[in-house]
Amino acid sequence: MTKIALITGATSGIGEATAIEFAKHSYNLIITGRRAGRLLELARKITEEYDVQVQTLIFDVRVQASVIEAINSLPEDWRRITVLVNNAGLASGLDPIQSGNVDDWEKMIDTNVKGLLYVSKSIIPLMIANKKGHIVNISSIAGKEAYANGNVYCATKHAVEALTKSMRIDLLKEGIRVSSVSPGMVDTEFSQVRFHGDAKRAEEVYKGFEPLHAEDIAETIWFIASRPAHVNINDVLIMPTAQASAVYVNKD
Ligand code: NDP
Ligand code: 8X3
Repeated sequence: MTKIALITGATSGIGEATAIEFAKHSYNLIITGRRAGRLLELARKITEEYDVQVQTLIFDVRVQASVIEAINSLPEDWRRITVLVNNAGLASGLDPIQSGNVDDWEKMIDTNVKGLLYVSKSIIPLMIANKKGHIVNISSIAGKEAYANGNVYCATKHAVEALTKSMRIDLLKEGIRVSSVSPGMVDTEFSQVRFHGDAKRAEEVYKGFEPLHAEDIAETIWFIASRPAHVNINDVLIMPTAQASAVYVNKD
């Protein structure tokens, strides 16, 4: 029976690369995000290249009613979700706590923490009914360390770490695997979003060293999801070779 992966935030970066990686391994896909055009284009590209089926769900993970409506709209045979990749997330701003913008804070908390919870709450009952499943949460080096001006983003990723551990305990008896991947710097649209569309500032972040590529994370997620049923990889902390911690980066 063909397996199904639901990947949130598949319109760019890590989510998009993960969708392609799972398609390569013959998974049917449910890809989600807010930008409908990009999702439809990715679905077209994947179905053209791989012998898999793709459903697109357009919703904002911050709005619980939209999450519920989207998941409820899935046809019956699309509800056997084998793998959920909770990837949708963002940083908004990079300011000291004393001058941080409350709208930025709320965006990060609502997306990275509440959004992950809303999606998980909708999918976990389906996995329980199916007596199996695997949830892979995308955390970050920011979930392990605090760094200057990272404050609220770091807090949300520390929350993802705590939720991953708690989920693993709560879902133990249900046979559902729970893992996380915690990347260092990955060259995606992440910094453009963090700097509110300032492409020049975003470009500077990845200059002078080779950052991770979205595909590196996608392959790691695939490795985690493709272990035998008795193996759970709890967490993978994955960094560019040129990055030793959140702040030590060996730049030219
Ligand atoms: P991108 O900005 O390239 O992708 C982010 C994805 O999240 C997009 O598909 C976006 O889709 C989706 N998303 C954001 N907000 C929402 C929302 N409210 N509702 C639905 N979807 C949303 O960044 P990355 O690929 O780098 O980020 C993916 C994850 O990886 C994030 O959780 C991020 O924190 C984490 N991460 C990134 C690192 C990096 O250095 N890049 C390092 C460590 C972790 P759309 O806008 O269409 O809704
Ligand atoms: C994204 C990586 O170092 O910008 O989570 O926080 S970092």
